[in-house]
Parts: sequence; structure tokens; C-alpha cells
Amino acid sequence: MASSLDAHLGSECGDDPLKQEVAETIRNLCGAAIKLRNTIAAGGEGLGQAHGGTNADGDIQKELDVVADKVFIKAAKASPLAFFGSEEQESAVRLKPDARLAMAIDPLDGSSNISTNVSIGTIFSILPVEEAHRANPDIVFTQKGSRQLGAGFFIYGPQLLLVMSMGNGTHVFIFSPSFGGFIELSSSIVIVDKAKEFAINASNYRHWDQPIRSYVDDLLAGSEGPRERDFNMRWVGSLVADCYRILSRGGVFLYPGDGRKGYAKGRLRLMYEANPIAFCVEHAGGKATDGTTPILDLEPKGLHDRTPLVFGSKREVERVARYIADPSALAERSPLFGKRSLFRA
Ligand code: AFP
Repeated sequence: MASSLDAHLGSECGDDPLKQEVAETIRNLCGAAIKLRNTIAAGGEGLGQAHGGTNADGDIQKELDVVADKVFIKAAKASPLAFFGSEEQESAVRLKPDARLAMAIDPLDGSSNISTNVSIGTIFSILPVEEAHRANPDIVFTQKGSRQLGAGFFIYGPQLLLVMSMGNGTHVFIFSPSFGGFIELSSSIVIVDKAKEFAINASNYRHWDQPIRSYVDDLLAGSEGPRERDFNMRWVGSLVADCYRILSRGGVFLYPGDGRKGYAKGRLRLMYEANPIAFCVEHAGGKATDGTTPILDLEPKGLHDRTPLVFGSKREVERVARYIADPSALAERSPLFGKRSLFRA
């Protein structure tokens, strides 16, 4: 019999009071996610329509972005959190003055997919709060991803799933309406080491730097190129769905920086997209980098920082790093896919 999320959290926390606070926060997030799932399932006019405002990064907010932000801030207020930092708000919000945790959140990931009934999600990252952070709430969201105490994401798709890690494996839970809560679908998921699929928005090809173009060229060349095997491609456009597919069956995801105005560091946000995704991926035996440096080692400058993001099957992510970090090898890359190439499969 699969164990419930509650049972899992109980065994993961033991007698550790800080972990118990993380678990309490995750339970509250689950309640909010169930509410949001019901709102999405009910449909209704305008959930995918523009709300009329923009978020901290200037993106046009959809109605559901705003609803999700409200649902999750309510859950945050009920949790042992001192600070709440959301994609939808310019600055961190102060909550309980003496609490020991902070949360960064993307309340509604994949909002451009709302109106097409494609999976969307919520991504969260839970961080410790130190005394030095209390004077200036914005500093709490400059901690490295390696300091996360818990992280994960919900997927509002054909099923409501929670993928989460508290640093001891990455676990998947499914919402069961008949049970009235989340039950374990997969304990300690492990990403297969050999990628067969890649995910990238190929419409940006002309804007990429040469190493990313060369890497993708080699994937596309398939069995006739240096990789000597064929690759499949998938791009959902909702990070949560692309990540869950990679956790389930391997592969690699890339959102590199590119030459478009404002995209030097890509599109994805470090604190509430890349860090929690990297935490789940790394605790599932995969790897996540900004191309070369582990995401969890990056030094954030603020809540809304962007970062290039490459994650997935470990060997494939390391291969991407070789394309980026070793331009001399790239220059030697023969048009006939020289046998001694570093990039051969
Ligand atoms: P939205 O929430 O604005 O739709 O952005 C989704 C997202 O942040 C992430 O979930 C996707 O992986 C990525 O953007 C898709 O970006 P492109 O639209 O540039 O492919």
C-alpha cells in the first residue's frame, strides 16, 4: 500500500523541529494546490486572459497568475514563514517576524499554456532565515540554492502531482480525490543516465551562441552525426511538465542565454524556477547547471534574477558543459565528425 504524503513527511522529519516546519509548509502548499486545481478544472471565463497588470519582470499577468498568487500567499501566511517572495510581486513580503523559514514561489508556471489546456504548475523553494536577513527581507533571497531545506513543484495536468525533495531523494505524490490527499507514486525517483530526448525552444536557434548551436546540430544529425544515434525532441513550454518527463524517462532540458534583448541569461528565474528544479533533479541523481556551473552553487543577487538552465541526465548535462567550456575542442570538430572528437557519443 502506497504511503501518504503525511506518513512520508513524518518519517523524513523525525524529531527535527526545523524539518517539521518545512513539512508543515509543504502540507499547506498542498491544500492551496488542491484549491487551485479545482479552480482550473472548473474552467470559467477568462482564466487564461490578461489580467491587466504585469509582474516584476514585466510579463503580462494572466487572470490565473493573480488567482494563484492569492491562493499561495494565503497558504504562506498560515505557515511558519518569515518571508514570501513571489514571481508576481516586486519585493519580498514580510510574514511572521520570528519565523525561521522563507519561501520563493512561482505560483503559476507556464501561464501561456493556460488557455490551451496544457499542463501548468507551481514551483516552490524553502530557505532558512538567519538573524542577518531580518533587517532586509531582500537579502534572504540571495542565498545559494544549495541552502534550500525543501523544494518542489505541483503539476496541474491530467493528474495533480507533487514532486518534492527535502534533501533525501526526490519523491512524487499524486492527489487522490477519493483518499482526500496525496499518496506516494514514486519514492526516490532516479533519472536515467543516458538521454534519448532533448527539450529546447528551437525557434531561438539563430539567437544562440555557437556552442549551443553545435550541440543541437549534433543531436539533430542523429545516427548520421557524431552521436551515432537518434534523439527525439519534446518542448511543452511549461517547465514543470518538461522537468517531470525528464525525471520519469531521462533527457536534457536547455534554456540558454541568447542574443535577444533581455535574454542574455535566458528566460528562467533562479530563485523560484531554476533552484527548486535543480534541487529535485540533483536529488534524483541528475545534474543542473547554467551551462557550466552547478545551479545550486550560483550566488543570487536578488529575488528575480534570471539564469541559463541546463538539466537532466547527468552525462548529457556534462556533455553540454564540454561544448561550452572547451571552444578549442569545438574548433577542432571536423565537419565529418572526426573520430577523436570530444563530442562523440
Ligand atoms: P510563462 O509562465 O510565462 O508561460 O513561462 C513559462 C516558462 O517560464 C517555463 O515554464 C518554460 O519552460 C519557458 O517559460 C518557456 O519559454 P518560451 O516560451 O520562451 O519557450
